[in-house]
Amino acid sequence: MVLASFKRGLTRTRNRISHALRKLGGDTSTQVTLETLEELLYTADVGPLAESLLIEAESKLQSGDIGSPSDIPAWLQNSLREILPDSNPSPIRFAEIGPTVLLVVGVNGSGKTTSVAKLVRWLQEQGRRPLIAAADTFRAAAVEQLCIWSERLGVECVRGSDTSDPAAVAHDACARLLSSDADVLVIDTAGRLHTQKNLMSELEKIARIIKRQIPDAPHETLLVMDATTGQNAIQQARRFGESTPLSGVILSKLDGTAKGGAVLGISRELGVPVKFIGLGEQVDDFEVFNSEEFLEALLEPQSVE
Ligand SMILES: Nc1nc2c(ncn2[C@@H]2O[C@H](COP(=O)(O)OP(=O)(O)OP(=O)(O)O)[C@@H](O)[C@H]2O)c(=O)[nH]1
Ligand SMILES: [Mg+2]
Repeated sequence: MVLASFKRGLTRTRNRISHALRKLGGDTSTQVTLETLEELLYTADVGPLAESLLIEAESKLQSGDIGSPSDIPAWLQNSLREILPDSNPSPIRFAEIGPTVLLVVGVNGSGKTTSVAKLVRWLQEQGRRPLIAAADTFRAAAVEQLCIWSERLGVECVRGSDTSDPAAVAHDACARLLSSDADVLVIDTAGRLHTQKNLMSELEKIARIIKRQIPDAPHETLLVMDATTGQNAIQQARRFGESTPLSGVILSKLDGTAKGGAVLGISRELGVPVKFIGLGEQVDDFEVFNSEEFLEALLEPQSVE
């Protein structure tokens, strides 16, 4: 992960947190420290995790395990480090034999199509030969949007006719994957509201159809979550997880939010790792998620920017 771009992308979250951390490190009473800690955890949007951290901080201050309120920042860094799972050096599980299929899902506007383009760029950098499937057939413009990206990236995009069934596009794309020299298929899907049952059954159908040709596929089902929606995104994720087992999260739009702490809550509450993060609208605004570097970028003391 390129730490500099990561830090830039996280500027909003960092500014809030570092301001609160400076306050925390100051010479204040236990009461003020706990209030500041509470404010910090809620503004960073770490979710229910906030409450357990607060309770722990309070009891450790009382018992003397945390010597003084000014030790809170260091304690917090350690606690967060323990919560985030170690990052896997390879975020994608590639097929051991034969081609790999990656299914990208998520609600409307979460950043799926952009993330597919970013993922394709990342795969190319890994020396892979990706192929894209435009299985979002609910909107003609969605197919166009993806095909424009595919031209820019120099990869083939399998698309259906306007009336195609998304599963039919996925089927054609698998056939193309098996007959071409491409080795990874990335499937973009529609993002109608998660409350609509038909989207979920459509995703199940896509997964079933893929398996007919490539039995161990999809090798990854990646949920794109919009970081600016904070904790709401977790509800959505649960709904998706009910119909398709999720293997990872792509957290998009971390550049546009002060709620970057949502990553912490997501990893813990869903039990699904954050694998990539989106830090802007361009294909290069994308990084493999690394928990150590994330915390370093988030919590490192900084001067006012
Ligand atoms: N700032 C920022 N904007 C992003 C990021 N990822 C996506 N976007 C923007 O978010 C908007 C929606 O992105 P799309 O990729 O079209 O989202 P989608 O999930 O495919 O949307 P639907 O196909 O309508 O469901 C676009 O304007 C993107 O440029 C990101 O990481 N940062
Ligand atoms: Mg889309």
